[in-house]
Amino acid sequence: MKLYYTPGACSLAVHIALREAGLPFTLAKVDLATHKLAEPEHGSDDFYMVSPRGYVPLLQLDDGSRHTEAASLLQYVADLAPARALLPAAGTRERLEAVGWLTLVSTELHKVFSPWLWHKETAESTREACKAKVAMRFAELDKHLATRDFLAGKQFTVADAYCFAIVNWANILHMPLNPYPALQSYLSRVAARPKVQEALVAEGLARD
Ligand SMILES: N[C@@H](CCC(=O)N[C@@H](CS)C(=O)NCC(=O)O)C(=O)O
Repeated sequence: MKLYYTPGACSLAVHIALREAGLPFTLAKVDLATHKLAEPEHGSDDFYMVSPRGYVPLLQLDDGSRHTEAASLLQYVADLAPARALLPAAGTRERLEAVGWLTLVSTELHKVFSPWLWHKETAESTREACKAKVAMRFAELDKHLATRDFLAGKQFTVADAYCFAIVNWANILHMPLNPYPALQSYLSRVAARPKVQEALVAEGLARD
């Protein structure tokens, strides 16, 4: 498999999941400011040639097919490595719970942060409304994580890989996390995982 990614973008979630799953993969870096590939492929560095949607994460399977959408890629990766228990078994209440968190991260956090809080064109009033919504979600996560190690309980799942990648954007956007001590401890707990460190180092976001 090949993962098209941009350092620190939502693709970090899939990158972490691939490492946690112990699956073989290669990385292809994309500059999202220009939609150019760091390494041209077939004579072109135009990322739109790879992904007409122009966004990461994009996972190319060994059969050459290409797939986007972080939430579905994360479930796919988890299902490829059942022994790693990156999601509970399909059809269980635990699976419902974990995929519920995954979906919440996708729809209530990821898609409020991005594109609204990333684009300088966003009006200040919209920015403030988005920040208030994100703060509500952070408060809920903080309360939830005060009594659990991970979103779905004791076990790290791909929902945590996604949550980690997205909530960390608060630091870049200067949104204080200190009102949420349990959420902060959780981020440190996830960051301390060896596979998460490997992903951060590979993306140039942490030192070896
Ligand atoms: N619907 C996609 C959205 C992915 C997305 O928002 N990717 C951002 C980076 S975090 C991106 O590549 N933005 C560049 C663009 O849309 O041109 C998903 O859920 O995976």
